[in-house]
Amino acid sequence: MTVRVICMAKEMKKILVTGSVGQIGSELVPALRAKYGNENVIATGYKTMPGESFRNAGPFEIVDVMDKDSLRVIIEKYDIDTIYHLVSVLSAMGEKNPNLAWDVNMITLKNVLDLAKEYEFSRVFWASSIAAFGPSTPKDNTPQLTVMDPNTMYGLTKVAGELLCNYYFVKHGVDVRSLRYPGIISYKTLPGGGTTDYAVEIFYEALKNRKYACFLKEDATLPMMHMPDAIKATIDIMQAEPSKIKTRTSYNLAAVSFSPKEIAEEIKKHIPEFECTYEPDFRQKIAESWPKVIDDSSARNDWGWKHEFGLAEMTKDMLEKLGEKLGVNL
Ligand code: AKB
Repeated sequence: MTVRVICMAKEMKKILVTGSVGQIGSELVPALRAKYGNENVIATGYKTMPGESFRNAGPFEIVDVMDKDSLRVIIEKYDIDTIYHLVSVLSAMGEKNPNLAWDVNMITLKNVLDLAKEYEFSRVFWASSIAAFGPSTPKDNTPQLTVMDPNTMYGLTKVAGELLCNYYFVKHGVDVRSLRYPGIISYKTLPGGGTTDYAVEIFYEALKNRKYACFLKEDATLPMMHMPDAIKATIDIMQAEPSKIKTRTSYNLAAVSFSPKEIAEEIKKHIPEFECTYEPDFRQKIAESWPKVIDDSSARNDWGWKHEFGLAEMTKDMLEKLGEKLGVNL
């Protein structure tokens, strides 16, 4: 009888996702709900409200993660056991508002880790980024362990955050796992305030207007990934046995690297009249400080990471799905 009660209590433990209305959250939440059940995944947001179908699909709460007590209320209300912490001010927005980037990115992570320790969560996921690297980092095949000297406020928060995650793992036994996401390409929700956002905008403009003025130079190669791969990586790392997670700062994660010119040429294979021009702005400097190609062999060896989408597959999928969403034929 006692065993049964304990088992039932265990089954009722819930997953919480912060930043669930953002680019990654809006696709991670449905994937987690499909896997663990709608009622077991609590989506949270703060300033931006999700669409009706997202809100109605499962629990949604408005939470300011900067306020530890309001997060605590939701943790207790749902008996939360696992958090995917996705809230973040991205690179370009962070350069416009560095104080906001520092406060949001650092305070929310510290709150999540403190509560994970206090409530003995089984797992925490936190999103790091290729922005944790900087101008002195080797740009090709960037190793897992290397120089990290970011010169953006966003990048600074990612390095500090990675060290904080490792600290909570070593000192307090918090089972925290993290990925250094490259630029993520998706059609459901627009990214906001990033340097890699051009690789999403280009699809919207190619479909709607057959032309795009890119804010990076044509040869600004960066690591990128299609959303289905990013979701798979996030779920895979969280499902891995603790003994397989050997890096507690954050794992390099890669799929494909391309320049604006290369993606424009790939789009032209489907929309021959598409024209891309280049008008680099302040984001070019940010892009220049980041790696071009990431070595993610630690993730592949430790917990079996494997990507599916290359540039050609991702481009075809984006044009088909976004075309359908926008009602535009190729
Ligand atoms: C950004 O461009 O800021 C993000 C990132 C690479 O972390 N997409």
